[in-house]
Amino acid sequence: MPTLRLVLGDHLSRDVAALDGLDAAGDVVLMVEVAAETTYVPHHKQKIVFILAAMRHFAEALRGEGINVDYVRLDDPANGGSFTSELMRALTRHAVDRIVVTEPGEWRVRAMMEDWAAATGLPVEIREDDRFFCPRGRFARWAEGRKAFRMEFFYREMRRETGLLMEGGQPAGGQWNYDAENRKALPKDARLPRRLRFAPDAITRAVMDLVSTRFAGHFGDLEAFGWAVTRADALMALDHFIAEALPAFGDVQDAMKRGEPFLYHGLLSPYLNVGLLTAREVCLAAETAWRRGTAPLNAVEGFIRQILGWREYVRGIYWHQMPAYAETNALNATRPLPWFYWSGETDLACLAEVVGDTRRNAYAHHIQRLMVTGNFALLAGIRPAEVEAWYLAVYVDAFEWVELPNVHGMVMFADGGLLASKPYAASGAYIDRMSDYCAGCAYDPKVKIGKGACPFNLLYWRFIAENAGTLSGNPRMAMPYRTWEGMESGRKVQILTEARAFLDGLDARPAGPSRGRPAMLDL
Ligand code: FAD
Ligand code: DLZ
Ligand code: SF4
Repeated sequence: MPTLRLVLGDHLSRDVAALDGLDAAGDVVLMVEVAAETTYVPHHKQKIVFILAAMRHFAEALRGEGINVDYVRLDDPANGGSFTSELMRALTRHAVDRIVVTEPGEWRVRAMMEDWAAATGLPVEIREDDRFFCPRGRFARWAEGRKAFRMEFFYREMRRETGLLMEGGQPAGGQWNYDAENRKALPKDARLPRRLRFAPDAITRAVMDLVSTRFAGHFGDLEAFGWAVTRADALMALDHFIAEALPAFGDVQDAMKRGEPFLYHGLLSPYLNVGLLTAREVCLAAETAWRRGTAPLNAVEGFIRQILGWREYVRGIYWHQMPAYAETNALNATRPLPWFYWSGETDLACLAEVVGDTRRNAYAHHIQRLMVTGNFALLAGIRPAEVEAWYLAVYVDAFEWVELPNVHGMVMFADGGLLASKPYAASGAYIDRMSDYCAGCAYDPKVKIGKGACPFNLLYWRFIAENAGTLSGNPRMAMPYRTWEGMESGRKVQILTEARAFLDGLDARPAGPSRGRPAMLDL
C-alpha cells in the first residue's frame, strides 16, 4: 500500500523507524522545512543552519538510493509553515493509503500528530523511536513506584542490560563510577587537541544565506559555522574525538578555560540528537578504545555514563513526566531572565565568557551550562520557563526531551528533587577552582561581602536563606544550613542587603536595541 513517510529534522537516520519497510517503488518520503519549527523559540542561527543543511543532505542521500523524496523548502511560496499544513498539502500531491512517522522528540509535536488521523482521514502510524537504549516502556517499569529517581541506579541497570563496560557480570575495573577521578582543574601546560571543523559545501552555504537573511535578528554568530551535516562527516568527528580527546576527557571533564570552549569534550550531541550518529556506535567506539588500551577507564566510563546514563535517563523522565513536568516551579522563582543572557554584556566575567562562547559556537560544555549560566539562574531565582526557553534556543543540540529535564530538574530544581537529590547551587569558589575566569573579573571570588564581593557569593547565601522552607530538611543541604544558622546576624543582614541591591540592578529588557537581541521573543 503506497505510504507517505514523514521524516522530521531530528530523524535523520537511515534506519529510523519511519523508513522501516520502505517500498522505494511506491512510497514517498516527505521532509518539510517549516516556519513554525524555526521560530517556536528564537533558535541560534547555527542551530537552524545545522538542522536544515543536515535535512537537505539527508534528502539527497535518500534520492541517491532511488527513493522518492518530496522535499519542501522554507522559501517555497506555497509553504504553509507547519508540519500539519505541509502534511495536508502533500496529500494533494500524492495518492497514498496511510501515513507513517517516527514519534517526535517533543511533547507539543506529539500532541500535533495525535490530530492527524482525523484531519487527513488516513490511518497514521506513529512508530516508537528505537534509536535509544531504553524504550519508554522500559523506563516506565523502572520508574514505577519510585518517589524520586536517581540516575546512578538507572545507569547500573543500563550497563547490565547492554553489557557495556561489563566483565563477567561485574563493572569493568570493579567500580561503576569513576567520577571522583574526573574533577581536576586544567593543568597550566595542558595540550588541547585541535578540533575538526567542516567547511560548508554549496548546499550548506545556500542554507546559510537563507538564514542570514531570514533570521538576521536571531541570537548567535553564523560565520564560525563548522558543524558536520552528513553522516560521513559526523563519523569523522567521532573518530577524531576518540583518537585525540577521549584519552584526556575524564580527568578534567569539569574544567573551564577562557578562550577554550571545547577542551576534551565530544562535540557529538548535535549528531546524536538529529540521528547522524547512533548512541550505540558512539559508546562502542569509546569502549573499544579502552579495550585496545588507547583511552583510560576513568575517561571511557565517564563518557559512556553521559550517554548511556544521563542521556537515556533524562529522556525517560521527560516522557514519563510530561506534560505536567514543565509546569512545576518548586522554588517559586519568578524573576525575569536578565538581558545579558542574550547580549553577553555583563561585568561578571564567567557569564560574559559562557554567553560569548554560546553566541560564537551555539555550544557550551556541560559544566558551563550547569555551573555558570545555570547556577546563576538558580541563585537569582529566574522563572524556570524563561530559562528553559533560553537553553532551547541557544544550543545547537537543544531539543525539549533533553533540554527540559536538564534545565527544569537539574539546574532550576523546579521539579522539587525528582531528578536530582539537591540543587546544584555553588558560590564563586567553585567557579574559581574549576576555571581561570575570575582572574579577569571586576569581582573577587574570595571576597564574600562589601566592595568587590563576587555576586555568586552573595546570591548563594540569599538562595539558602530564601529557600530554607523547602530545602533545609534535605540531608544533603545540612552543611550549608548549619553554616548559615551559625553566621553572625549582622553579617547575614549585610549579605541579604547586598544581594537584594545586586538583583535590583539586574536589567531584564533594555529600552533600546542591544547587540544579540533576538528578532522575536515571546517569553
Ligand atoms: P560531552 O561532554 O562530550 O558528553 C558526551 C555526550 O553525553 C554528549 O554528546 C551528550 O549526548 C551526552 N550527555 C552529557 N551530559 C548529558 C546530560 N546531562 N543530558 C543528556 N545527555 C548528556 N544536551 C543536549 O544534547 N541537548 C540539550 O539541549 C542540553 N541542554 C542542557 C542544558 C543544561 C542546563 C545542562 C546542564 C546540560 C544540557 N545538556 C544538553 C547536556 C550536556 O551539556 C550536553 O549534552 C553536552 O554539553 C554536549 O556536548 P558534548 O557532545 O561535547 O558532550
Ligand atoms: C529544530 C527544527 C528546526 C529549526 N526546523 C525544522 C524544520 O524546518 N523541519 C523539521 O522537520 N524539523 C525542524 N526542526 C526539528 C523539529 O523541531 C523537531 O523534529 C521537533 O522539535 C520534534 O522533536
Ligand atoms: Fe564569576 Fe565571581 Fe569569578 Fe567574577 S569573581 S568570574 S562573577 S565567579
